[in-house]
Amino acid sequence: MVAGAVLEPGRLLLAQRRYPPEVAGKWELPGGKAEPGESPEAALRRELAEEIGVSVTVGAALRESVALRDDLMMIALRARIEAGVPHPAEHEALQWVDAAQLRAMLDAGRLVPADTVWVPELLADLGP
Ligand code: 9L3
Ligand code: MG
Repeated sequence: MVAGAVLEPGRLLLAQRRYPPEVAGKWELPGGKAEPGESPEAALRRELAEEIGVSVTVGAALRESVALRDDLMMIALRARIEAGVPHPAEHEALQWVDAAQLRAMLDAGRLVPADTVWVPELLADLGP
């Protein structure tokens, strides 16, 4: 699984999940599962095109990875929009957040639990 930290100076794109029920309504870094033989970078470019409607340049990975299940790891890669305007093709909504908003969403329990591990690194990227 690969998720995208879509960053612009001072802001990060979050996406609100529609399913499964335990995380419906919570906010995540958008992404999905790599297909057999697909690199994480290619999987992220495909998922962000499908889910958000943008083409991205993929950058460095976040340091932490998350075990979604015993047999399924999720990593996050930084990404920058090259073309397109983000649109929620599969999510309930999209939202750009700054560092203060991201921290507030973490504190309020509005992030998908698996994604909370990335918040410290994302806050460092976003700056004050
Ligand atoms: N998931 C958690 N955090 C994320 C992503 C992209 C996915 N940032 C979890 C939620 C779902 C599962 O992984 O239960 C499958 O995600 P998807 O393929 O439906 O996006
Ligand atoms: Mg997805």
